[in-house]
Amino acid sequence: MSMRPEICPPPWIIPPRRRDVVTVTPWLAPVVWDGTFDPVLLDGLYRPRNISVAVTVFAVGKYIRFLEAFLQTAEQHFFVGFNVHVYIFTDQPNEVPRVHMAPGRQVTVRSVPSSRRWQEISARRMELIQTLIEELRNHMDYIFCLDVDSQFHGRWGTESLGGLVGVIHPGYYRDRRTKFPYERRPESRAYLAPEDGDFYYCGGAFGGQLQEVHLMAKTCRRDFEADARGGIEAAWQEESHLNRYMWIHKPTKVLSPEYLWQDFKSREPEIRLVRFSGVTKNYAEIRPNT
Ligand code: UD2
Repeated sequence: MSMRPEICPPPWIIPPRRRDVVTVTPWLAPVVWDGTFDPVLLDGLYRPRNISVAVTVFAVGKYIRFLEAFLQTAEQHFFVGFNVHVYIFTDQPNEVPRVHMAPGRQVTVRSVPSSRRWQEISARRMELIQTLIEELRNHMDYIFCLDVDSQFHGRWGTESLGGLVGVIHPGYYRDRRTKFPYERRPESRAYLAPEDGDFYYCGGAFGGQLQEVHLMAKTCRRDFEADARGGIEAAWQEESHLNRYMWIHKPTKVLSPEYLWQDFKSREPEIRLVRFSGVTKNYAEIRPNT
């Protein structure tokens, strides 16, 4: 049977060349994999708009040691040629390494208290992201919130922009959703039932337009604090609340695990390119508590 001419793709529109992975969600959000986008075309669309991208990164306690490689590799791969403003939250502002940055790119250091519990550092990120966005409104267009113990290895650019952007967690993308480590206790505000959930999203990388990320950070913070008043901490702190939020408020763009891989994991055939990856670390040595 021949295709009706009006629905034939015109020859200059090349459909995604990936058949081995999901490239669109049931709610019609793109899932970004290598081979599904044209980077030159996308950069050409965004460049005349002179967009600016904020980044938050937390480096508290011994995690300060990861900052230099994070910043250096961001210069090589993250929104190269665009305006980027990295906000570093640390308890050791004097130890922040000096990294040469290209024109249009800068760093701001913010002091935060140290903590005796890694869970607290992780969980407080939503509160600080919320308040930062309240300050930045009208100054930046997009924001990405990233784990510091990670490095860029490949392009992360305009293909990742969207309203609300989630990254599929590298540890669970091949699993059935009943295996996802969502918060399963109904008394937590991060609760998801066994039949709920689309993907398991990372707490270590997320972003989007300022107002969208602001709403998510505010909601996750509010729910985390309400849980704390009720004496409960979700299984994976803010990551659990983020997963609940993204189940209800679907991301408008989903990034594949290319956008947050883990160095200790062997590469799977569908991962043609690792763009950003968590370094292998000894938790017992690096965290303030076990
Ligand atoms: C996972 C998540 C992370 C977070 C955490 C649970 C991924 C791949 N990683 O990472 O985002 O959800 O589980 O809460 O999604 N930090 C400090 N100092 C500390 C401890 C943490 O600055 O002493 C900051 C730092 O920016 C770090 C982040 O918190 O990158 C996450 O902590 P983690 O790296 O210990 O968590 P991890 O790798 O298990």
